[in-house]
Amino acid sequence: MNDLGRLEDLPADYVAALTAQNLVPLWPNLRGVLPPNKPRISTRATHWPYAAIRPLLIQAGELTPIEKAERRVLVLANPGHGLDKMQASAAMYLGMQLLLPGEWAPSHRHTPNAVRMVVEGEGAWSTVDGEKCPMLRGDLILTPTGLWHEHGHDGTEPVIWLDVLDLPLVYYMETSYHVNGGRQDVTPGHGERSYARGGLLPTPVFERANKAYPMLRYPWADARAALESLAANQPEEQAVQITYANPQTGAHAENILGFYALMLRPGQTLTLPTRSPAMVFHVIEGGANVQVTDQNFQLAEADTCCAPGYTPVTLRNASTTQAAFIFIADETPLHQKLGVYETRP
Ligand code: GTQ
Repeated sequence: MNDLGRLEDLPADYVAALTAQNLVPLWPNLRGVLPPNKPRISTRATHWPYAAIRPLLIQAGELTPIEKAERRVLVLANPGHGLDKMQASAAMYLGMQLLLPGEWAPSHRHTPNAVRMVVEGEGAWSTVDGEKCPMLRGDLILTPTGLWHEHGHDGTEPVIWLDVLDLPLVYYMETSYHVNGGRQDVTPGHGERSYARGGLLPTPVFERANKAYPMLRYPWADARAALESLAANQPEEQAVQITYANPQTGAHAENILGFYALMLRPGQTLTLPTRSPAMVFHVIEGGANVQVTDQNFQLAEADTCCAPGYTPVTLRNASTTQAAFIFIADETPLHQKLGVYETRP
């Protein structure tokens, strides 16, 4: 790779004249913005153990009332980007949110897409676009771009969930903002009941407006059953994985980030194909070892880690008796829409 001219090679008065006109010479910066063969990647493989997060989150509950916080969240920030950037990868934001019994996180809507993966506790709910979604452990609840959402808690123990948003991307695009609203009216009906069986679509006889997001809650009981059924039906299959999809269109559940659940059989080792999107792994049940090039994380239940794109990842379930269930978030829909999605040998 030939060396290109440096800024220091240019006369100082010439550089000053460029600067005065808001002009920059490309060639000293060309290799920086277009590095050879592989992008420059700030995202660092990072492990956030739940055992470390939980006590600090409970402490946040004592230190900061919900009225002062609006959303009581500890952000899982990637040190490779700088913690103040509050991003797990280029496009993904992760936060661990606490709601205490009786608390209410008021209704708002915003341009970034969000999902919640429920980690712990019972009795909380999210009302999204007028649909009141119970929050049970392992449930995935969507709050897609622009939809009103609020969280409440009628139970007796703390409820904690993992937020995944495309906030870093939407913020970088200069398109991130929110609007506050009042308590939503709850309308009857649950998307997951209308779409309770794969391949069978509700078919109204009389025309009515289609909802862009017809299913907002993906109960863990259903996702787990789907994985078990897939594993039993394809005992030879190397990878047992489902995608959280929009049941009406078959597309990814949201526009920017992809969401999946993966089952690792007892003792299974799975090397994922090397692909351009960064990934997030969160253990719903069991445990997993995650190897990202030379780094090795032992994930316990409720632990979360991330891996940069273009990087080989190997997952291992060390248990010889228990399957492991892993929630995955990645940037695949975004990369596909941008045309930059690729796999590497
Ligand atoms: O629950 O609506 O982690 O608006 C960050 C921003 C959660 C939420 C976050 C949010 C929310």
